[in-house]
Amino acid sequence: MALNLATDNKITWCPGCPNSQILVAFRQAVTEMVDTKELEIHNLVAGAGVGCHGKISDYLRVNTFNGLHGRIIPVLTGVKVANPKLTVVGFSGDGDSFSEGLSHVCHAAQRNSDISIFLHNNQTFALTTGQATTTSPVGFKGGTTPYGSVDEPWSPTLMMLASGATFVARTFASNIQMTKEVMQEAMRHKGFAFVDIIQPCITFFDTREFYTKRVKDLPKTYKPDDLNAAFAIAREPLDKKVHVGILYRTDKPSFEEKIA
Ligand SMILES: Cc1ncc(C[n+]2csc(CCOP(=O)(O)OP(=O)(O)O)c2C)c(N)n1
Repeated sequence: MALNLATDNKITWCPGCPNSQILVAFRQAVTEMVDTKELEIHNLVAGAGVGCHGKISDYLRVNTFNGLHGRIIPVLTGVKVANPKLTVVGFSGDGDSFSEGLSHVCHAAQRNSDISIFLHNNQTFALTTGQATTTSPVGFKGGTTPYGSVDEPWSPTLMMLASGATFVARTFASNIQMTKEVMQEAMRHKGFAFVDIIQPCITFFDTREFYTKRVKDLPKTYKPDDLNAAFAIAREPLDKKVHVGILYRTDKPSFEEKIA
């Protein structure tokens, strides 16, 4: 029987929201991996945080659940420790994991927990109508920063490299093919895999044009085994060009292997 990962739930994202592109990318990623027998669907666990991104769990016919806001990562780490056979993924927001629950994502990277985190990075707390998060740019105007944010934004890829993540990538949600392929590589990776998915919020922070102009594939000669090269890419200011692809990948024992 053909795999159907859709549910009967009505999609309540704003029409045109790039979260739908992330949903399609993930469904395709999983469908292909099940087809090639790389993955058994009952061995997949997909958790989600709280926010617009978190609704993805309603639209996936797989083992899913929502954590508390910012707390999905420790739960997923526990799931993987309890049953290392599972493929464990988490969907999180920049508010969820880089504001509310920051320490969890850093510690999971430090430990090299064998889970994949897909960050729906729209640079705002979208569900609560567009407040500044730690990834919002200087000048971002929202409910909590009516005169514009004065804080320099954090770079999730830079923070993940500094925290010890063994797989760090960035994609643009509108490139569904690349997001799908990078998600598959993340799920295949043994250890902590982090994918920063640029996901413009079309209602509260519409950056579609900004990123469409700046997103660029990593050069063909780029080698993701060079940590210094990855740091250099992650430190590039977003206002010029925004490189997408697998920035860094290395092989180290996972948390579950170390404690076994
Ligand atoms: C502990 C806690 N604090 C605040 C909230 C309110 N809240 C619900 S969704 C949300 C914003 C989520 O933003 P983000 O994680 O960036 O996800 P997005 O909606 O942008 O996808 C907030 C602040 C909450 N539910 N729990």
